[in-house]
Amino acid sequence: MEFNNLTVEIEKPIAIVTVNRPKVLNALNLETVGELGAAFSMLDADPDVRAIIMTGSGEKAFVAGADITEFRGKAAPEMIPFAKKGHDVARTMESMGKPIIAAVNGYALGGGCEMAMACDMRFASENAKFGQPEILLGLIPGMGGTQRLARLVGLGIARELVFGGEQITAQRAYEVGLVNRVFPADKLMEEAKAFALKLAARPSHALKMAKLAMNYGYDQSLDNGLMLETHCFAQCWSHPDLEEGVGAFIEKRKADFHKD
Ligand code: CO8
Repeated sequence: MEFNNLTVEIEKPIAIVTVNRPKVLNALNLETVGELGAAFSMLDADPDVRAIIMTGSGEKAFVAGADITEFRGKAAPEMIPFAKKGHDVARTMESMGKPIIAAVNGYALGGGCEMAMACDMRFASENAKFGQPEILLGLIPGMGGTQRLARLVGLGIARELVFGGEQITAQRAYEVGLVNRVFPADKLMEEAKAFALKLAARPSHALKMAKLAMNYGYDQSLDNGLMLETHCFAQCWSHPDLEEGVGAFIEKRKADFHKD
């Protein structure tokens, strides 16, 4: 598949999706949003890929938000499908069976912070900056920021960031739970790849069940979440990885997953 604004590198068993518009700090125009959806769907269907890293090209930015130049001259009704397109991509990322690590190598602002939040976890370089600066433009987050940020950091800090529009450092993002780990810039990709390889070595069916139970159960009542967990848990018995993992433990040997 050809992309104008992304590169997709497959280094079996992982893939790296890089937003590649460095002249505008990897800002997401609508074409790029569509390409991200297509790239993640393609990687979900690729049996050779078991974990994915999303990052931005250059040293300055992960993604500096939606491309602001596309906002001028639009009318409110046009922006509903616009926002929905972003939501669809984020939902594709959250509902696909493979883990996605955001390697945040600089600015993750607006739609960039929102894309990072749609990833399963966020690793950041020490120089990364996070924020939802939309308020400074007279708008609000439109790719899930008003919803996902509060789920990750709590409503109080989320309000502070969305109402105030200020950027925070990677260290502050770590302290409030927006970021999982922080690394020196020159170590970020190495660390992200090492963790992606670790995840790729895990039994992929069980990992998928864990991701779906957690991503779809989180917003449910405890009862509904536990019901979902029950079925995802039981589904593990439908895959040979279960017999291999349990057998390896009992026979005191290393499990050999991914024989297929
Ligand atoms: N859109 C378009 N162009 C951008 C963007 C952007 N978001 N960010 C940076 N650029 C461009 C600049 O215009 C500049 O272009 P040029 O060289 O032609 O002047 C180039 O990138 C380099 O940027 P700067 O010169 O500004 O670099 P600085 O180091 O001085 O500043 C900043 C870096 C702080 C990141 C600054 O560029 C900035 O504030 N950018 C805008 C950040 C922002 O407001 N992001 C939120 C956008 S709104 C949003 O994301 C809503 C999401 C809605 C989702 C919709 C679903 C599809």
